[in-house]
Amino acid sequence: MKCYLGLDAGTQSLKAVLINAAAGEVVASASVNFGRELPQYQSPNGFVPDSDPTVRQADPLMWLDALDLVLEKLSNAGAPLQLVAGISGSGQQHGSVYLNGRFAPIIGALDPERPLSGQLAPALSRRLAPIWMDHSTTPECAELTARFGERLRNETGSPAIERFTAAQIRRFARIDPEDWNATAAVHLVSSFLGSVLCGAALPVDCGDGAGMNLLDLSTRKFDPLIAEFCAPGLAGRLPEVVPDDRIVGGSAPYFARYGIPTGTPVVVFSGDNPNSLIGVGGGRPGVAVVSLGTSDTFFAAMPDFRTDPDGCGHVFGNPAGGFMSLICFANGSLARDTVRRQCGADWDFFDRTALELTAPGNGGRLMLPYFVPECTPPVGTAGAVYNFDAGAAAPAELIRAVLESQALRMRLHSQWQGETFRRLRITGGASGSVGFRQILADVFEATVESIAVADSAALGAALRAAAAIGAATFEELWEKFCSPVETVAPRAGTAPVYRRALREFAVLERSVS
Ligand code: XUL
Repeated sequence: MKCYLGLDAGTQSLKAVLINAAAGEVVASASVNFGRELPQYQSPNGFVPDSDPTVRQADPLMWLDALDLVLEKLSNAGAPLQLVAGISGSGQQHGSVYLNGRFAPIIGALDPERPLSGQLAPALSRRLAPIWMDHSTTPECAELTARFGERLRNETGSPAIERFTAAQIRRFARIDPEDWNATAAVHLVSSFLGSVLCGAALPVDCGDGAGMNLLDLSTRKFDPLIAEFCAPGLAGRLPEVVPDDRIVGGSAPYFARYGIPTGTPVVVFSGDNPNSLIGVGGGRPGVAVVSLGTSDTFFAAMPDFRTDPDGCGHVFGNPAGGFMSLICFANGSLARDTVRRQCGADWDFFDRTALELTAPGNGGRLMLPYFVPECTPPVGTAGAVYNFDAGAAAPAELIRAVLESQALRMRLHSQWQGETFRRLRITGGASGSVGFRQILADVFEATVESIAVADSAALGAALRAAAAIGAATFEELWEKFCSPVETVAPRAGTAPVYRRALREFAVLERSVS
């Protein structure tokens, strides 16, 4: 039996999925929750709390401790890591890790007797890594826009975006030039972890690289002018960009301590969204993916390259070939959970009962669930907005309002792709909610399909490893691992209700952004 390992360093946890590609089976899986299992990093939600709410940074050493721990868990559980024939991985997109000249020699000689975090600590030129939730770079985005204008969107697939790496690097080089000068290499979360796994600095792929505002998607090379504008010498400190199916190295001897044979082929890591696209079987056009997590994301394989005129949607490389769209909504599960807690409701009431007590359309009640600053559309300050008196509303009405509004904004902001999606694949924590699935089906007038595996980014990484190494084609793998286990059809009669709600939602959104 040959196995393939997928790793995913997300916002709140690091997950691992081990698959038997031929049998179509998940052989083992494990996860490490940063807040709960690594309390020493004081990051209950995966980032270090900061007095400035626009700043969101995480400790890269926490991700390394999580990598050690997740592999230890797999190995202690008897997972057949000695049968791993290929590995790939996934990282939360946009986050960047800054490394000094010691990075390469340290990862090239990892001591199997000591944890990774202690060995890598001296290699960080910046103690904390800005992650995708960071919004501190509005001035840098304005400067990038003033200098490059439409070129950014046309070339990199997105206008200047706060959480994207270009603005983050520019801010770092400006406020901390000394540490910038000590930086020999900038990695994404994905390529940082991949590099440690291989014991050598690794490239990025076009899926994750496109989340930097630096990559020219037509040439698949970093734009040296944009790079130089962000920080002096940046072009020479960026990883190489390679195709998404490239085998970029072999696992380092360090990982033999968990049973992984030294030299096991490693396929270039990618971002969590491109990996999820593969992990839910959405790599070909026709089906859109709704991923309900800390952030909610909507993404789909794109038949051709086009960009969002409103600047909210993004274009990334699709690991199955071509491009993918992505629209990210920062107020995902946190918003749902905030409303649930405000209503004093348990999940069962939230997911089912509240929706049975209210009618589709909710009597016109809509809300903008901005409990944290939002990226789609960009709204810099937190504060939920209601078109009704929230204080006087029943808990069930508030719950329907948040769920319907979240579905409506996804439909509204995915229209630029010019496609009417008749199938949605749903994944992530809240995809278990029967009520939310029905609302999505009704709002999109589409069939909502669920698959059995929840950890779609880690699974996607494992499938990418298997496909790149030649175990099977994506189509064969999708059939085995990603066939829908449950579908929800739109209900008759709801379409006109939600078409009207969509128009009203667009008006409400425009009134505040
Ligand atoms: C996408 C985005 C998030 C992160 C974390 O642009 O910022 O989805 O990838 O999941």
